[in-house]
Amino acid sequence: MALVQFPKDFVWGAATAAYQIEGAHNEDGRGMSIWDTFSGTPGKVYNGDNGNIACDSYHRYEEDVELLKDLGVRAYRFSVAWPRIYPQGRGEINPKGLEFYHKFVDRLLANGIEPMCTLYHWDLPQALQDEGGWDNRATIDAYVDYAETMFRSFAGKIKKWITFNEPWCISILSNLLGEHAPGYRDFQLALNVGHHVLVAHGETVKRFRALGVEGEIGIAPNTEWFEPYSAKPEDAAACDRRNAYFNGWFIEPLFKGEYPAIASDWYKKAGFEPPVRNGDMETIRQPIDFLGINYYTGGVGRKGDDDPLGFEAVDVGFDKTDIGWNIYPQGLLNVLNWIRNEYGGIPIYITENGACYDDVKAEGGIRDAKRIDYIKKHLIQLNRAIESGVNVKGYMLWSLMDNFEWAWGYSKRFGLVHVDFRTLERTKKDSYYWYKKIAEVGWLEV
Ligand code: IFM
Repeated sequence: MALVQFPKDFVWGAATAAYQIEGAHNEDGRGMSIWDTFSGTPGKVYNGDNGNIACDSYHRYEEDVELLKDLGVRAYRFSVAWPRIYPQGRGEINPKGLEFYHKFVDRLLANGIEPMCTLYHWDLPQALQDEGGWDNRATIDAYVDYAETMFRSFAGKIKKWITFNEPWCISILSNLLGEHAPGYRDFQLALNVGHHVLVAHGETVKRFRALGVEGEIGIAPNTEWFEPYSAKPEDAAACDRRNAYFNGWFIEPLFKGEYPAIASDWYKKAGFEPPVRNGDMETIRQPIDFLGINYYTGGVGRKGDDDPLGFEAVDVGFDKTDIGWNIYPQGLLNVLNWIRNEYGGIPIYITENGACYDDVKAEGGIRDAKRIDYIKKHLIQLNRAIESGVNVKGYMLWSLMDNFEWAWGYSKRFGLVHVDFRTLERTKKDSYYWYKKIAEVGWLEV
């Protein structure tokens, strides 16, 4: 038996997002978001599910903070619903929205839990989508003003801010693949959205510095890693393109002020380019205080002929979680090494990692040994990265509790805490007790 030991000051945490847990969709002046519209459109979300009630955390936040406190985590990553603060996206502030998050953040602080606040986890106010959404540069201004309102209102309370969760999902998954709100299938639109989101990120960092906000700011891109099936140069090149399309496109501009040529040349040949204006890339390259990394999966790939990227994934027999994603813990190490090698020693938080399993209810508890195994394997790779000098400061497990899993509705569970979506009863799973121990001692046995 060996011990995998994490640094003493390592921050153990858990994560959720507003639309996935809050519910109370039409209470206290909250405006409509694109996810209300999308989930209300037949055929978009499994089983016709929506976030109207979700985990009802809007009303049960005290119980949820109790769960966090008992779990023993030092930090909680949550997101703010923009349409609670600005029901129309801009203009009139809704004081009740701010009030809710103040009550909630105060509760976290009173229990010694550090709030890590994501400003945008996909619930764009519908009123802004009606004007073109992230395709429209005016949305950038509205977002930065919303961010400023949050910085001013929570000064001294929230000291870790994340501008955007998963720009790849905001742009590609939602505007090219059509799987998330607003559900379009248009590559140029996806490039526009991705670019405007990155500009909004940069403008927000500028505003944060100009206001002299106490605290740190970063962004949380999602990453995957593909390694080549063979030693053939064309397989390596195909994987480089796949990694650039998913990871580099949203990370390289933050540090180098340019899109990765391996992807942009490829897109250009197909007639697509991001709508870069003078000064945009400088704006995007604002120094950030930390980089959030979300990581779940990856795999093996090679040169393919049918795919626009000239890439094809090869199933080499990976085990999969119940959402069908390969379990590939070493990909996390590869992503972290790549970041260190390409972009230097930026402090990193793993802002999401976790596993989807249909839990087995048994006498006396919820047995989720597979989730424990998944997390354990990823923590080992994370530890290897730290031992190799990658500057990882903390780990926010996705997710504190089962919740609305977007297009999958309530059919997919990622939580440490089981939620019965009929009664809203919360039940701690085996993984909850296992993670509690890790958060307490800072090491695990392998
Ligand atoms: O539930 C999502 C989360 O909102 C964003 N990252 C991936 C998770 C699992 O799919």
